[in-house]
Amino acid sequence: MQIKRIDRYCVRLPLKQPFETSYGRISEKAFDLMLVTDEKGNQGIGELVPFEQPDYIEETLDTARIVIEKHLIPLLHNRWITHPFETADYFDQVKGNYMAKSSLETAIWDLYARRQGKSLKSYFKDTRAKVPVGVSLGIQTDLTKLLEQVTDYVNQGYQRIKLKIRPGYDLAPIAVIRQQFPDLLLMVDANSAYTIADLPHLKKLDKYQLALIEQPFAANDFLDHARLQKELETAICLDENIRTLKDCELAFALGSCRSINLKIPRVGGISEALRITEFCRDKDLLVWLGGMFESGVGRALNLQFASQQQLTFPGDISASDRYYYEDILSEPIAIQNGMIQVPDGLGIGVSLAEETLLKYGAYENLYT
Ligand code: OSB
Ligand code: MG
Repeated sequence: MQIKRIDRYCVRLPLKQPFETSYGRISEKAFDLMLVTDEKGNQGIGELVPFEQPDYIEETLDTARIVIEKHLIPLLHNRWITHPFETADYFDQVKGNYMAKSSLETAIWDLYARRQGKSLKSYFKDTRAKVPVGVSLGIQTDLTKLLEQVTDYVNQGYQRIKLKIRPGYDLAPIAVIRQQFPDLLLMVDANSAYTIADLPHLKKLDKYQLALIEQPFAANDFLDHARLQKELETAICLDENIRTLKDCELAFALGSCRSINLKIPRVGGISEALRITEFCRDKDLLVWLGGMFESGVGRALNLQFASQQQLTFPGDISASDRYYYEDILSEPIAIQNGMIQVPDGLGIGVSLAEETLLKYGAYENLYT
């Protein structure tokens, strides 16, 4: 197939509640939807997910737009694509900028599947119709309100709760939730807020039977994570560190973690995500799907990918109404008994609600 046209919607959706992490707070999510069209008029969609501030990782929405327009789209010019795996190879000469690459790579996978009249999950091994899901909770220093939120999500059926933590907001919120929910699948995510000097303090987390401690240290640190993992009973999960399969190999060789939070955009797309998933299977690392407050498009992609049997641990894939008043899909994604149904249609299996998109965003042609 040949990419003949690329368009985008630039969208800004208000969040129902501001979301606070160890590094900052957001109250709306800006993102782009990339539309790629082939020579027959088939179309694929991919979501561009980076935040506006470079505080989760270095990539931002603005930097990604530049990389897409100046460096990635030209690499697709006049190119015949036999399989979406080739896209990742073409993009290899652009260093880093994984989320920019992923927006186009995943759109091309979606296009390829639609063109072949198949659902995206049909390209993956051992898939299921429904996936178990969890929810990530922002920092809420009012512990009564925090407990109310946890109770609400548990009642909605979410199978796992992830609590954002930072120094000064860790043991107390964890203890409050544990006391009320002794058997809850509970984990924490520090988004790099600690250092190795906090090791004695972090050891205190062991007594709360947390499923995972996500990303306690800096995004480029493998050694201190390994030192911590040796001292902890609880499994460490890496998020920000992992951009490539090589990063997983390094983390595994050093013993920096026992689990990987896999975000398709953070690793440049589906091709690398599949390699990482396979590596984790071989090495017995627990791999599960993370999130970036995706709109319905990224959410549908995550569901397709998470349909793989190997991803047993509930992902950060919530229903549309967890973050947004209105999603940009014609049918919002809903949770049922702690599971979300993997959309069944062609490609990622969802279609856009254009009126909603135009209410919150603008349409623009990038390439013809
Ligand atoms: O660290 O996993 C993270 C959200 C934004 C940025 C980073 C992270 C998160 C989440 C929530 O934890 C994921 C989601 O529910 O989409
Ligand atoms: Mg994280």
